[in-house]
Amino acid sequence: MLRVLQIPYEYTVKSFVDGGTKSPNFLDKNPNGQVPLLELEDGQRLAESNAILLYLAELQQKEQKTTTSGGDGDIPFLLPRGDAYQRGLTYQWLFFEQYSHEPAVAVRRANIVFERPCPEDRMQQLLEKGHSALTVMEKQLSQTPFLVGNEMTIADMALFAYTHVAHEGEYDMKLYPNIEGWLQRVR
Ligand SMILES: N[C@@H](CCC(=O)N[C@@H](CS)C(=O)NCC(=O)O)C(=O)O
Repeated sequence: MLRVLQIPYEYTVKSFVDGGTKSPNFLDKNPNGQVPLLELEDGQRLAESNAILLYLAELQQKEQKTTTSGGDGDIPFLLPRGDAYQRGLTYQWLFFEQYSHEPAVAVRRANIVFERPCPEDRMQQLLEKGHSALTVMEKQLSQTPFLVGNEMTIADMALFAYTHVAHEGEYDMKLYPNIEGWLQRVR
């Protein structure tokens, strides 16, 4: 999001694999011990990926840096501006990401990629829950090019994150042709 909005930033890796997210220094910054964490120049901090996306999307609107005109180099507003219902739909997908998608797709993928031990029946549950979430996305994306309609929003950014690596969690993405097309558009 920072790169898309052309906001200069420094990126620091804190790995949960080697305990970096649970170090006393990091816990001082985010007591919840998780990445991502956004640190602003004035020292203020913000955790939770979707809170960060919303904050930056509001910043984009406040600073009016970009326009929706679609000209070269323009970036559409990533949080719908005029229409409260469209904004509501954006929030709907952000909450869906946190409750229905990430806890299955990201967790199953992490168990496989980072070789975390997990009982087989739990892995099966994660597979089924993840497929349910992907099916919901597939249905929407068979109707509209982006999750909230014709324009890309932060809902697409939030859900791109773990959907584009869902195959690493052994989700068969061939089942979801509309998601595949959407991944290309968001990319
Ligand atoms: N709800 C949070 C979840 C963040 C999260 O799960 N972060 C993981 C890595 S993807 C983490 O930092 N885990 C370290 C830990 O729990 O120790 C968000 O969307 O930002």
